[in-house]
Parts: sequence; structure tokens; C-alpha cells
Amino acid sequence: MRREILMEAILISDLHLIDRPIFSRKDDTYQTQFEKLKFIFDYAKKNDIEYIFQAGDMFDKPRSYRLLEDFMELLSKYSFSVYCVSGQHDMLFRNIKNTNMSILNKTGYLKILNDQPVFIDSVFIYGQSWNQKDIPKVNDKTQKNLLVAHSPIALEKNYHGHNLVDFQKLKDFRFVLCGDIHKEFFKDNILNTGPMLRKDITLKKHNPCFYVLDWIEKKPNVKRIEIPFISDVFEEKIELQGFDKQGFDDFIEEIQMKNETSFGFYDILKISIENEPKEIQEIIYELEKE
Ligand SMILES: [Mn+2]
Repeated sequence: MRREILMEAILISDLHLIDRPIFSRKDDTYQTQFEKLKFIFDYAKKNDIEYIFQAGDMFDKPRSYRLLEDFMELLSKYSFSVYCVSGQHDMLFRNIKNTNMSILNKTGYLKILNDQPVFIDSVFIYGQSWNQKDIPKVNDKTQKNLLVAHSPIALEKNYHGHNLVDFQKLKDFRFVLCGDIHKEFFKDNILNTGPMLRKDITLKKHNPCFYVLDWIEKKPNVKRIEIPFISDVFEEKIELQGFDKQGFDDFIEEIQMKNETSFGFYDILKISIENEPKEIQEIIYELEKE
């Protein structure tokens, strides 16, 4: 008997498409990321997969003309639909207005999911972008509900002050694709593929991948597909210096998450580092601007 697939989609978490060289990597990273995208998109084409769901931080920085144009050109060669949410890296001041992602949305290259579900092939698909505080409320728990979220969903705390999302709160969803925490995991139908691009040495052991979701009758099934990658892409010298870039990024994200008040991001950053020596403060400001 032919099994009936209700919905088939490619699932991927943070892409972090980047428009600047990464000095700790030996490759032409700009080129490499497009090779990875082509691998994913060709897989979709070859297997007649109509949907790609992406869990935010599609871009490493909210604006970049070169990258935006090249990405649009690549997308225009394929016929699948891209559904996504926005991560903090896609936004300017907690908003997607005037960003790459907003332009892609307005030109129809992708659709941004929100708390009002999109109905595709008998599945209700909800989205939670990073600036959306609450987990979307499910209309009908008996339906096949899928959530795409850019939110700190993880098995364990990744840094001090990590505001872990309780898995119980996600129980109305039959499947959750999440991004934000740069770590692959798959537990209780909650999936994070980890980032497509390894931006720094802390991700040395991460093997970039995506998952394919087959929603057959009642059960969502997934299979993991590894994206070809260069195993020794990082410069050894930089590895020895041991700058904790992930720690720094987590620190910045932690401050951004606290930014729920009328204070601006820079006010909170200023208060947070005011006891550090002047030189350190300057380095932090420079790194954040980057
Ligand atoms: Mn990210």
C-alpha cells in the first residue's frame, strides 16, 4: 500500500548567512554558505519537497545588500515556499522593519509565521519570532499543530541567566522546530538542527545538518541529512588563543533579553560593563558594533 504523506518539509534552525569574512576560518565562507544552501535547496528539488521551514536568525546581521541580492537570485531558481520566523539577528532594535528579512517577505520570497496559523496540507503552522513574548495559543489541540520558534528552548541551561522554556508549555504542538540555541538536539518532537554555518571555533564539533519532516497520517517522522562540511575549517592559531566568542554572544543575547524595559540596549550594555576597565569596555562596544 502506498503510504500517504500529508506534508513533507525541510526543517532547519539558524542559518546565520553572513556578508563578511570569518577570520578564524580558512575557507571563503561567503562561498561556502551558498554551497550549503544549494545542497539543501537541491535536495528539496530532487525530492519534490514543497516547503522549507526555518527557525530564525536567517541572517547574521539584519542588513546586507550583496548577500540579500545573491540570496534572492538563488531562491528565484527554486519553486518551494520558505516559511520562517525572525531571530534577534534578523532584527534592528527588536523589529524587522527595513531589514533583509522584511524585504524578502514583502517581495514574496518567504513568509513570516506568527501566532495566527497557516494551514498547509492538513497541518496548522504557528510561528514565534524572537520579539514575540508568548508561545502562540493553539486554536484546536486535536489538530496537527506545528510550531516554528526562535526562542531559548533547550534541554539544559547554556549560560548563566538562560531563561529556559519549559517543554510542558509546548505540549499542544505535535512538532516544534526551534532556533536560537546553537546546539543540535531532538527530543519529544522538539527539534533544533543547530546552525548551518559554524561561525566560530566553539562549534567545531557541530556537524551542520537539516531534517526532513514526513507527516504521515498521525505521526510526524523525521530523518536527519548531513550537509557536507570541511572538517578542519578553523585556523589552529585562533583555536589556541581561546577567545570565548560564544560566551560573548551569549552575554550580549542575555542583555538583549533583559531589554524588556524602557531602557535601550546600549543603556543596559553600559550599566552591565561599567565596572570593567575602560579598554575592555571599548573592545566590547567595538565587537557589538561589528
Ligand atoms: Mn542564532
